[in-house]
Amino acid sequence: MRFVVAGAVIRPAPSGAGAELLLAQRSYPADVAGLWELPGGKLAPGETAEQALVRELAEELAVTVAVGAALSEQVPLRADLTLVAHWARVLDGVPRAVEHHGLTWVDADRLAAMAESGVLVPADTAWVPELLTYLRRQ
Ligand code: 9L3
Ligand code: MG
Repeated sequence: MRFVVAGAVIRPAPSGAGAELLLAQRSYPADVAGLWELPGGKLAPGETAEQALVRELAEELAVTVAVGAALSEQVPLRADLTLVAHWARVLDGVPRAVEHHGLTWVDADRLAAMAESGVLVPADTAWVPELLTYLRRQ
């Protein structure tokens, strides 16, 4: 089994109430281009999920992140490929869309509205309930 790791990058909301999540708008492939995801990518041989996420978010967002626990859902992408996610926080840098069309920080209400309107990458919708719970409790 190969793994893809995505980052649930979170920060305190500027308003002080709740937290915000970083979403990235995919630029490829055509079937998901324009949809929003938790940024990340495939583990390289020998990498842990945590190591792969630090590398991927450095490549994709030009930031250094601290990686936390895994989210509870694992999403089968193909017979031999599973998508996992970890909580993460930016330690250094300001996220920049190096490979994506754009980036946005969303609060719980905005995430719920985006999920409802079908603009998230389908695989990532598995995490929405857990993400909403976290964003609202902070
Ligand atoms: N994928 C799905 N949701 C995500 C991520 C980061 C990736 N949040 C899927 C899209 C690709 C595969 O995993 O089919 C590999 O991702 P990438 O290396 O193209 O980002
Ligand atoms: Mg990627």
